[in-house]
Amino acid sequence: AFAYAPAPESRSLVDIAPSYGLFIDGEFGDAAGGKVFKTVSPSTEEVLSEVAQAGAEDVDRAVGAARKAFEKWSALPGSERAKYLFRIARIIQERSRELAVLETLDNGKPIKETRDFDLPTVAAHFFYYAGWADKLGHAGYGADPRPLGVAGQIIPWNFPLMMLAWKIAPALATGNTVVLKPAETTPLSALFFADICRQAGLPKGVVNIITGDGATGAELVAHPDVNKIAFTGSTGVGKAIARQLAGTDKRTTLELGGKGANIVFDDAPIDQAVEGIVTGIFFNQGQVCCAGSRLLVQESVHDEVLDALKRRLSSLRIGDPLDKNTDLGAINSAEQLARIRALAETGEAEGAERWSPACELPSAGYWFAPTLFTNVTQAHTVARDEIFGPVLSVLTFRTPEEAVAKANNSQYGLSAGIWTEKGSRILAVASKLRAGVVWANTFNKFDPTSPFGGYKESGHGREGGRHGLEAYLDV
Ligand code: TXE
Repeated sequence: AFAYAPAPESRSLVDIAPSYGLFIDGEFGDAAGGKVFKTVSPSTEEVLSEVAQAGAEDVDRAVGAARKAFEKWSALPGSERAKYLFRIARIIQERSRELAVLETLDNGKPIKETRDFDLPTVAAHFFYYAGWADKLGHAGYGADPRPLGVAGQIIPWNFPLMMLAWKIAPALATGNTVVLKPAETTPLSALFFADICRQAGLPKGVVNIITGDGATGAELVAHPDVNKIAFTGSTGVGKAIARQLAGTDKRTTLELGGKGANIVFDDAPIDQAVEGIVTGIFFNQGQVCCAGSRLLVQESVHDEVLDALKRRLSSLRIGDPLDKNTDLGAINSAEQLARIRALAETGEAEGAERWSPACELPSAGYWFAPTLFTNVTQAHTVARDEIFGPVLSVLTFRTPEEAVAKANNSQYGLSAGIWTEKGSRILAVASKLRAGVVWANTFNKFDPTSPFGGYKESGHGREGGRHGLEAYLDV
């Protein structure tokens, strides 16, 4: 869909300022306490910028601005709110080269992904929810569903702009105002988005962006004038937020971890399945909540699939994420790299067999080679815990019943994939899987018209589609 191909020198396409303030009530400004933190490029460890660290006073000011803006914003006819959202969507498209490079620099993921996946998906979400803004009375929630008020939104670092779009687009379409906190390792694209809001003429205070860490997020959760918390992140923090909000009148949607099963039956077209396995776990270096991190392969084709998979992994290109030929970029942070390393070491210590293709990793930055674990049983830590890195655990099964039982044997229930020629088997297996999304003969496909969210400890509530409206409405 994109006619351009940024080269490594595309760094010059984006003009990153040496420092950024908080975006509150339509203006950028310093944090009250004057605190700042640095954001670095995970592929080079280059400091990209210094960003304001919001404290309680700033959170209060941002929530106050959102509350003030809510009155007028929620009273606008839906068709008027739609105009702003369409305008934002178009500006995102116009500025997508710049945003793709920025996202790649701050996050470490390949430009091929930010350019061809993240940015088009981000724009698509704004277009999609713009279309709903004047049709809420026809969404199946009665004639006059009401916005909740001020939404506090806390997002992770794996898809910074996409998570922002998933949160802000439906909130604004339904008449809510927003205080959004991006993750501390990837604050820049949200601040560029703030600039887009100004460019679109969005009324002041409708979107506020406060940068900071977990403490800033906790202040936002605790603020008495926030009506709803939408959180995407770790299961641990999600549970802490649920505990913190128990007994309050705040609504929540929690989108947490996963351990998706990618199930390959012996009648599947193997080459196509192998591509799907690779996309399932190596897309965004496996830092994807719905990653297909457990491969369940039917015993009779285990060797054939593994041989083809190893050949394919040996051809993946790892390195400079700004190079348009790169398949795997950097891990987002030193902390995340340490987590992945520790879990991979546990896998080895517990007796699973570890394999990686021969590859040279850059000396600066945070890197982890694509890794397979075979001889994995359900008791292994690498079969149970979310690794959130380019690490695939391979298990086998004999019958469809065994595949379903193994796939469902998880604390999580976010995603699953099925590879088979038989349409009837797709339907039979999918109906028994306890997962919010099931892909058939594809993986990691996202569409703004589809609801997304978890079963079990993967969280609750849905984002995307018509169901995504409900998360921001009193119906
Ligand atoms: O997540 P955190 P981390 C999983 C993945 C990863 C692990 C840890 O397994 O290895 O989580 O990642 C904010 N109150 N996922 O430590 O801490 C934080 O500032 C309010 C899966 O980065 O959950 C950031 O903005 N907010 C996941 C956001 O929460 C708090 C995506 C996520 O950070 C807070 C990311 C608090 N007490 C990690 N503490 C997915 N579902 O896609 C932190 N935050």
